[in-house]
Amino acid sequence: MRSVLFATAALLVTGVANAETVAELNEKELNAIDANNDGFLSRDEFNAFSDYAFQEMDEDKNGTLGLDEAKPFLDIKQFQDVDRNGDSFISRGEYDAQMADDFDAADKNENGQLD
Ligand SMILES: [Ca+2]
Ligand SMILES: [Ca+2]
Ligand SMILES: [Ca+2]
Repeated sequence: MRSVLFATAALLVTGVANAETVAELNEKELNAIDANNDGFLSRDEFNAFSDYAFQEMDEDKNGTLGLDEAKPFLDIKQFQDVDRNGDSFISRGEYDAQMADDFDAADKNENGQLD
C-alpha cells in the first residue's frame, strides 16, 4: 500500500498535493519536516510531524478521524485501509500504526531515518 497518510500529512504541511510517497517529497518539503536541518528525517522528527498532521485533520478534537474529517485527504478505499477494525473511524492507534508502517516502508535501508 502506498504511504497514504504520509502523503496526506505532507499535503497539510506543505500544501503540495502530489507528493504521494516520501521519495517524491522534494527538498523544500523535506526541509519543512527536518527540524534539525541535517538533511535526514529521523523517526522522532517524523513522529512530531505526524502528530501535528493528526491534530490538524481532527477538526472536532475528539481523538479520532471520521469520514468527514478524512474525506478531503483520503478516498474511501484509502480510509478503509487505515481503518483496520472497520468501525468507520480512524483512531489515533490506527493512524500511528499506519504512519509507522509508512516510515518503515520508506526507510529502505533500515537506518531509522529517511534520506
Ligand atoms: Ca533531521
Ligand atoms: Ca475527529
Ligand atoms: Ca477504526
